[in-house]
Amino acid sequence: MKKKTAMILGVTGQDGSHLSDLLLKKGYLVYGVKRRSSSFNTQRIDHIYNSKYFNTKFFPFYADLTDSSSLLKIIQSTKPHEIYNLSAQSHVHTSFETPEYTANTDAIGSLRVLEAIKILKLIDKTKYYQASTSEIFGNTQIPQRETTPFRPTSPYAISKLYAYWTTINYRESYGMFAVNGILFNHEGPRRGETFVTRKITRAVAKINKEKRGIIYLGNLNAKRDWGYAVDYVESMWKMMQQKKPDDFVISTGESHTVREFVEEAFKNIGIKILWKGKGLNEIGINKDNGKVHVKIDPGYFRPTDISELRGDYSKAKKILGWKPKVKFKDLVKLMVQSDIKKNK
Ligand code: NAP
Ligand code: F7E
Repeated sequence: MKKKTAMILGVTGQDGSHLSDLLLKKGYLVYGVKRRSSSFNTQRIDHIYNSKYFNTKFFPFYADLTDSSSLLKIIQSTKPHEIYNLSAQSHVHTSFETPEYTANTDAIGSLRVLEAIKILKLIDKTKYYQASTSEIFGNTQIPQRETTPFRPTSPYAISKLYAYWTTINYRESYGMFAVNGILFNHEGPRRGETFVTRKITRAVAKINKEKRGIIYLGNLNAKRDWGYAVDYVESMWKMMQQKKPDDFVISTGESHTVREFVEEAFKNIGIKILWKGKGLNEIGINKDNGKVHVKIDPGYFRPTDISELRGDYSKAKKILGWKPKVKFKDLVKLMVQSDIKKNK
């Protein structure tokens, strides 16, 4: 049997780096695709660059989701068995500032990859994974499952919904093995610093060191279903090993508010947070000494936000044998501990 090969689009991101670790461990040859950046963007995969895998089992390539010819070129030269499309402008708030770019990358970018597979006559060889998102549900029924209606509420979510349906359309129209992982929020020490969990755990680590400091946040009442990224990339691989291509919700089944995440993160450094005031004037203080550690900055509010996301992963459990290993408290703990270590 020839070695399995996988292309990871978005290899420099949180999930791309964890998926690279997983596939290399499984013996794959990995083609890691990154885009041109004016500063270094490989921090999350530097451990692979500095390992025995570099240029033996892990091969870097340049391409951009907004550039069809670059995608055609790398897919033609590698003809991988599996393509994981994890690349995206993935920040929901930013998508309101750059809706056109977000659509170009997240919606049309996915189309470009699927079309490249078709044009290159690789439909019978190359399987396609689309990183879809719980954001496509919007404010709808709770919990959300594969059959829940979609009502996206941001340019990011709308773009991702286009990619979701395009993936299904290529499966149905051309018989392509193309699947959507409908991923709920997943986090970890490699999470981007501007997502709320990592923003909080980095700030808590700093406050632990300096004994003072304030985190400015937006909507404290939003509820999210936060899982661990390492668990989630395993579901990606499992989906690609099925006989029949299908779409799956990947979640923990629990939701917590941003406020609860703040409380739990501070608990890990021995601080109990008390909330005082209302609305824009709400603050979070240290119960023991009254120091203010959390304030509201309306700049972090979004034109529209989702009140609660909580996924029902029972289909994934039944068919893929997948379930989350790390839940809320352990996730917060491992992120705070990692940021404390990085801050030393
Ligand atoms: P991430 O950390 O933001 O990584 C995104 C990756 O896409 C990065 O490697 C980024 O490159 C790359 N990228 C962005 N624009 C690109 C372009 N025009 N051309 C080529 N590459 C581009 O995201 P993540 O958390 O790993 O998420 C992975 C995927 O899952 C994304 O598609 C995201 O939308 C989706 N998703 C994530 C979550 C979550 O909670 N993490 C939940 C649901 C779905 P740079 O490193 O150069 O920026
Ligand atoms: O926001 C609220 C914010 O930016 C979570 C992406 O991976 O998951 C992620 O999208 C919640 C929202 O993630 C701040 O309003 C309060 O309600 O961490 P976030 P997200 O928007 O849920 C989905 C599933 C994806 O697909 C995306 O790619 O937290 N919030 N205060 C804040 N959010 C941020 N970023 N910063 C704040 O200060």
